[in-house]
Amino acid sequence: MVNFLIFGPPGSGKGTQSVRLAEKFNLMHLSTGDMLRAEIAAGTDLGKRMSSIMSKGELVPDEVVIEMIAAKIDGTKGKAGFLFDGFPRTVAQTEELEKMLNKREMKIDSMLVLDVDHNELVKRLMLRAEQSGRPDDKDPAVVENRIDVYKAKTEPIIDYCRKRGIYQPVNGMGTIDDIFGRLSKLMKKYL
Ligand code: B4P
Repeated sequence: MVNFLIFGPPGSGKGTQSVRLAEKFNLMHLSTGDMLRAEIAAGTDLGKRMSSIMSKGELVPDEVVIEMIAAKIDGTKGKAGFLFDGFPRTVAQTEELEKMLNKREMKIDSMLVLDVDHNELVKRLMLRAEQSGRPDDKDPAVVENRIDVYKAKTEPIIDYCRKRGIYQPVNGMGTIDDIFGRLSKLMKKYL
């Protein structure tokens, strides 16, 4: 199986592109953001506990998302690989993901990092706030906090992956179709 990380700040297009890429390449799309929002929508105890953290734009505890991902990895059959979207978000999550994959004779094959200007990120999230009503998109201060949290806690993963030779920057500016074309071209080399 071939495994990809799709990476970038909030609003960079990870979720948008992942849905299309997973369909094109028969990959299992795993978005921890979607999984957490499903817990909140279902009103589970976990969802209730995570909702206040997410609405402030903070990261939920590492062990919560690691457990979610482990369960999904073992339950997946008939796919060409995994497309991890919004996970890992800390170096600790990255180390755990590597361990999980290594145990199953897999690895992270490529990390695709969407590069998008700060003003464009804010613009996209503000626009989505009008359409989707996601609480973490509505408040500009929360959006800025999510970007700050990304820089402090998530961006260090880039160096970690660069050392492993799997870091692949991608221009994330332009139309959704343009960016999809760029990502598809890079991913095709592995599939
Ligand atoms: P996520 O669900 O991962 O959300 P996100 O970072 O906002 O990005 P998303 O993928 O949804 O948006 P996209 O850029 O595609 O995380 C939400 C929260 O969950 C986190 O803040 C955190 O609290 C928690 N969480 C999730 N995973 C976690 C983890 N592993 N550890 C700890 N906590 C975790 O799109 C944004 C908007 O831009 C959309 O409206 C889209 O239509 C638009 N857009 C995309 N591409 C565009 C383009 N090219 N042009 C114009 N608009 C575009």
